[in-house]
Amino acid sequence: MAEPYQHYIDGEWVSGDGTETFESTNPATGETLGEFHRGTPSDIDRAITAADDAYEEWRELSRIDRAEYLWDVYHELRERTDELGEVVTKECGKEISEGKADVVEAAHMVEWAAGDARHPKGDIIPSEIPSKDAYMRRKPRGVTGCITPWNFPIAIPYWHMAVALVEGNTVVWKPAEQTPWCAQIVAEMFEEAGIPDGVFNMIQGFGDAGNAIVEDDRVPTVLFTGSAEVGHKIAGKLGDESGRRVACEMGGKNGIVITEQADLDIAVHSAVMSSFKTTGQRCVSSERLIVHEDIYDEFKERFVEVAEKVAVGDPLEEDTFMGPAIEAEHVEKIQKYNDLAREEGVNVLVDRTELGDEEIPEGHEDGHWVGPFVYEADPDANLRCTQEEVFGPHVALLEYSGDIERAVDIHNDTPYGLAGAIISEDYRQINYYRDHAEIGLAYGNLPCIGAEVQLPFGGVKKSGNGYPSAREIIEAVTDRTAWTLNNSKDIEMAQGLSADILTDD
Ligand code: UN1
Repeated sequence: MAEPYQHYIDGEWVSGDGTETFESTNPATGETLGEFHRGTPSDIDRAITAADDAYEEWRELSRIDRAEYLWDVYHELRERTDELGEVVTKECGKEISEGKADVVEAAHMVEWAAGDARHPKGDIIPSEIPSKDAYMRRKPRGVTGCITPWNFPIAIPYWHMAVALVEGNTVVWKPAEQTPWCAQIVAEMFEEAGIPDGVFNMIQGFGDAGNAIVEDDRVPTVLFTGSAEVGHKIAGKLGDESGRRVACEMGGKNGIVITEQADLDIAVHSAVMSSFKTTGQRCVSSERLIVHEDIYDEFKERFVEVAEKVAVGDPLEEDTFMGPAIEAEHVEKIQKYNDLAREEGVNVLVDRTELGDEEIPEGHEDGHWVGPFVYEADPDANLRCTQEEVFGPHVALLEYSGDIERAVDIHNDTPYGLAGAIISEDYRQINYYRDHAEIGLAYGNLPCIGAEVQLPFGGVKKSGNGYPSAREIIEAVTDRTAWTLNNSKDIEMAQGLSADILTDD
């Protein structure tokens, strides 16, 4: 039998201190994809030591030289998009166009970070005193701990790591335990690019390994994308330690407002994409459709028709729309929320919680199958099912009457604030939504998924305290220095301070 895959620490493949291994399985078939060493807190300790040691030399390279390693990775991602897309699909179950999209998004992020290396960084700031030059300069912070989720197993690691590395930080990365094969490939790419030993480290494992990163005060910055439950714990811990920083991007209970002025083709298209792509397992997926009474019946009829027939099945087949859920426990969680909705008295419109035997493709009997669940609920009833994130194809239709202010009140009535959209042909309604929706990612006449990497990505309220992508991540992984240089032999102070004691007469 093949040896289990290893960790990548200090430029070497190592099995680590632990005795346990774990398997990656294909969520559509149950087939084992590979066996991996399970990292321990002492493996993390070793990786942090390596990253800390490597930092001194890495930070002295120019940004442009550091970015050269990422250009190699970029070309690899572009050349291998189809092959890697298939790996993503096999390991996390997203249908094949989404598997490839994950790799494309990773390439976009790496291109952004490497390209940014040649752009000006910092500001020239005027001084009161003509002989002084003042600047804002940026410095790296040191070891960056990255903890990433399974649902974008190639893209999100690069959101975290590409900018952190170009800015001169070193990295200790704990990928999601559900997608270690994708993580193995990402690590191989850095190795092939020849990144110096210790600059990039990857330790496979579970929460105990991730926690060891959070606990170690040699790691000044932690980037986390994942569940609100874990993210809030990390934020609470690091918030108490001065000098340490965490950028968390967590869940959402995202809404789409469909007004009486909506183009219904756009509305149905946007809602279907937002609710069912990735089987509802994006942090930006929509589980709340807030629809005006004038068009409610027509929208409902059209949305329900699609939800009833949307193809759930083998994610490697091109005409599949929804692949499986990631794991059996997650199917159970979705089922519990579907049951809860029923207990809370909603009116169920589509219930494909259990797929019929004839719907499950041959050879896929052990997959983690769950189909759309669509219901209508009273927006004022304060139900758990319309407030809590399910992370699945569980969708509430919330009918409203009245104006856009009312729709946006319903839209904002959740503890989360990540993504959302408005569908309307009326620019006043659109502008009102833009200015009052309490979210970080807002769209007009579009689905609320599919953000481009050069946008700040993140939310407000319970959805996060940071924007771990592109431009905004620079804030997390660097410190600013206000630098002032005096070009004169005299010391002149902007506020008129003088030191008379030093003058002779
Ligand atoms: C996530 O849902 O966890 O905006 C990330 C999107 C993707 C990223 C989603 N670019 O849908």
